[in-house]
Amino acid sequence: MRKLFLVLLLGIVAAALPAMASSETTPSVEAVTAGSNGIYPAYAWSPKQSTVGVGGSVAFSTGATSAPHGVIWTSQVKPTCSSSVPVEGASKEQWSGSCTFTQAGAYTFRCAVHEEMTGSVTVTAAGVTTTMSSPAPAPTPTTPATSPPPTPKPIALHRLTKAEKLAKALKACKKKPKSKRAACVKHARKRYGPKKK
Ligand SMILES: [Cu+2]
Repeated sequence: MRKLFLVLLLGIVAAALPAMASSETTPSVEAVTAGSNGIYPAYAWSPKQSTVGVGGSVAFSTGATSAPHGVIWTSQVKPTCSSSVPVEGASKEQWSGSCTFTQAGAYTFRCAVHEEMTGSVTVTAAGVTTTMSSPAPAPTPTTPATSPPPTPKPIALHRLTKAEKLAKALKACKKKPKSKRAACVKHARKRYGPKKK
């Protein structure tokens, strides 16, 4: 009966695991109309900046716009995008896809058609949250920030000297019942005390 319960419990845990793994949200970046460029509409990526953990992906799409757009990665480090995302100068109307980021760093991109459509993706190392202060400069390729966070220095453990150990043991002996105290002290001295000649 107990075994059956365990098997059932394990089954529930196993079923819950994939759901937990996929609970990380995928940021979604889409093209939006943002004012006008004279007689032409001006476009932008929304949001302009997004953050994802290493191994995460970001969804890209043309959103509600009807113009052709494409994604050109301008940083040295580039993600792997699904075939539906026009990259490296290609552009297309009405598409959606996603890019996967396997390396931490600062990724920058712009639209293949509209130069003003710049954006960036910050990929953080697992378990590290970073806040972006200013938007990344768009046309110049930026080197990814690869410096890892400083590792905390290990705290040196204080090693007790023999004398300290003896003092500690003797103190403990004082708490013992009177009948056992003498034996305790003797034992402590034998263990930590100065060696007899
Ligand atoms: Cu565009």
